[in-house]
Amino acid sequence: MKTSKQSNEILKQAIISLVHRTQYVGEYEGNSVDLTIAGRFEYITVDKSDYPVVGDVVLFRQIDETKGIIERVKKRKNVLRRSGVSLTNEAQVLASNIDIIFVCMAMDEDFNMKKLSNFMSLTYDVDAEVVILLTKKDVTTKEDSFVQRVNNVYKEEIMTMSIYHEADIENLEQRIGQKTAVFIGSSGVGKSSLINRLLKEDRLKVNEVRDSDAQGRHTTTHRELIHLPQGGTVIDTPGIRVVESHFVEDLDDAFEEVIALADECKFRDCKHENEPGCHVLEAIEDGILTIERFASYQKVLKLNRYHKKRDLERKRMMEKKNTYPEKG
Ligand SMILES: Nc1nc2c(ncn2[C@@H]2O[C@H](COP(=O)(O)OP(=O)(O)OP(=O)(O)O)[C@@H](O)[C@H]2O)c(=O)[nH]1
Ligand SMILES: [Mg+2]
Ligand SMILES: [Zn+2]
Repeated sequence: MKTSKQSNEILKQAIISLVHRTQYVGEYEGNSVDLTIAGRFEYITVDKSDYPVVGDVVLFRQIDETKGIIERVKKRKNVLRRSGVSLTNEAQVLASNIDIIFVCMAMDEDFNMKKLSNFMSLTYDVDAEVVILLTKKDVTTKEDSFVQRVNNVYKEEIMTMSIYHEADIENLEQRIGQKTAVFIGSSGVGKSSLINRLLKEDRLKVNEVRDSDAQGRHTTTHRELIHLPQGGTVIDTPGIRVVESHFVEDLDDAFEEVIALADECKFRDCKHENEPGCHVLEAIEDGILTIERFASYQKVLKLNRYHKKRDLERKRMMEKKNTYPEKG
């Protein structure tokens, strides 16, 4: 029986597993549904970042077995985002509701601390576990030295692995457990390959060409959420280029020990350059704090200042726009 309008309609709940422009795939009771956005949703949503992303739980109106219309995105636990590239660009939300972020980097000729730093900067204000996953262990004899270099800068957990070592796959499987994990990192580091190994089937497309010409081309083109047979959930992402970090609101967690040292400096505005009574410099001298770790902290501080300034400029620009409304 139909009563007034849609008042007694029951909305169903799905988790977004794939996004392709304005088309969404959701999972609802173990089945896939093709979802689009309700006109009403578009009408009331101003911020691009409020549109559904992979990992979101959405409420949708079912049209038939395989189709539905998204009415609402449920409140997110957290989001992984990348800063906009121009003054007007808002941050782009990559995925949501994440428990673990695996920042992947291969232990081969593409290993690059600067790139790692860019990817790490995406994780600083996400309330999730972070694991630095060093891949392609089988192609190097210098595993320890790679780990050491990373360890000098980051206090986060480090795992090393090869897709050809069963024990490594089992470790990763256990580390994920029943949680939701996202894999980020440059193209070609092996994100999709290791997800295939976790799935125990070649479901995701991986780069078949080993030759270096293939580099720079992305094999994975969409973010995709996949359930593992053993219970956990993983999100594969294309090897996006991360140029710079966005504003990190809460540095306290990411650089806890550096901040604690700086708090002890004699001068409150200590720049930790050559001031007397500088605890940071002392700690570096004593080998308690590595110079790389300190440099990384300074870099993030600098970026923060830059982004604060840019945000302010953006705000001013928007205000200006609003003060002089268009004619008509
Ligand atoms: N030797 C070795 N090769 C690996 C390993 N993991 C992945 N590869 C190879 O690295 C290449 C790239 O792997 P992909 O899984 O496509 O990399 P990806 O990170 O998903 O790349 P995008 O989808 O472009 O972001 C493939 O040729 C894989 O076979 C590993 O542990 N050892
Ligand atoms: Mg891939
Ligand atoms: Zn100091």
